[in-house]
Amino acid sequence: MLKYKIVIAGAKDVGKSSLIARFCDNIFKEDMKATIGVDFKRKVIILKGAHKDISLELNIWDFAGEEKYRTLFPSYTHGASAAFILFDTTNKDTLNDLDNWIEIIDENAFPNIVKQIIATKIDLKDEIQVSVKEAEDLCKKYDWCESITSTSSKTGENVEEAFIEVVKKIIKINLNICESCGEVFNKKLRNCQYCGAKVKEEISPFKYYKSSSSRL
Ligand SMILES: Nc1nc2c(ncn2[C@@H]2O[C@H](COP(=O)(O)OP(=O)(O)O)[C@@H](O)[C@H]2O)c(=O)[nH]1
Ligand SMILES: [Mg+2]
Repeated sequence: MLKYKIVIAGAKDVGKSSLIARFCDNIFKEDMKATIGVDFKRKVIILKGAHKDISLELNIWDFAGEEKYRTLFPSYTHGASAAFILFDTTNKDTLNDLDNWIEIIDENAFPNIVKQIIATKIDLKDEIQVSVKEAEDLCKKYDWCESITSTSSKTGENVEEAFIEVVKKIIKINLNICESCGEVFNKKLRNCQYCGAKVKEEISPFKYYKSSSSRL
C-alpha cells in the first residue's frame, strides 16, 4: 500500500492532537492530555478513481509544541509528504508563531512537501482573537498558501475536508494513474509499470469515500 507521512506543526495547545483525534477516531476531548515528544496515528483512506480505488496509508505525526521539544522538530519533518501548520484563532501569539514553524519545515523537509495552514477552534466564536482574513493577509507572502482552512475539532467542521484536500495534493505531486489499466504508479515514470502504456496527462480526480484507522 502507498504510504505517506504527514506532520502536524504548531505551538502547544493550538489543537494538534485534537485535530488528529477527530480525523482518525472521530472523537473530541475537552481535557486532551498534552503530547510528550511525539505521537503517531495511522489512518487508511480509500479514494475512488475512474478505474480503480486507491488505498493510502497516512502516518500522522503529532508533535509536542512545547519549547523544550522544538529542537527535535526538524528531524520529524524528514520524509514528510505534507505538513499541517496550525494556529489557534483564540490566541494571537500562535499566528505570529507560524513563520517559525514554516521556516523549519522549509529548511528540513522535501522541497515539494505539501503545506497547509489550518485555523483551529472556530467553534469558540466569543473568544476569537484572529480572523481568518487577518491570517490570510499575513500568509499572502507564501506563494503556496492559496487559502487557510478553518476547522473545529470539537464540532468536526472541515477536519476531514482538510486532510482530503492535502491528500489530493500529495497524489497530484507523487502519482500517475494509468488510463489503460487504472493502476497507480510513481509520477516520475513515463510508462505505466503494470501495463506499459505511455503516460498521457494529469491524474484523473479521486473521490474520497471511506476510511479506517488504528494506532501504530
Ligand atoms: N472548543 C475547542 N477546543 C479545542 C479544539 N481543539 C482543541 N481544543 C482544546 O484545546 C486544548 C489543547 O488541545 P490539544 O489538541 O491538546 O493541543 P496540542 O497541544 O496542539 O496537541 C484541549 O483542551 C482541547 O480540548 C476545538 O476545535 N474547539
Ligand atoms: Mg498534543
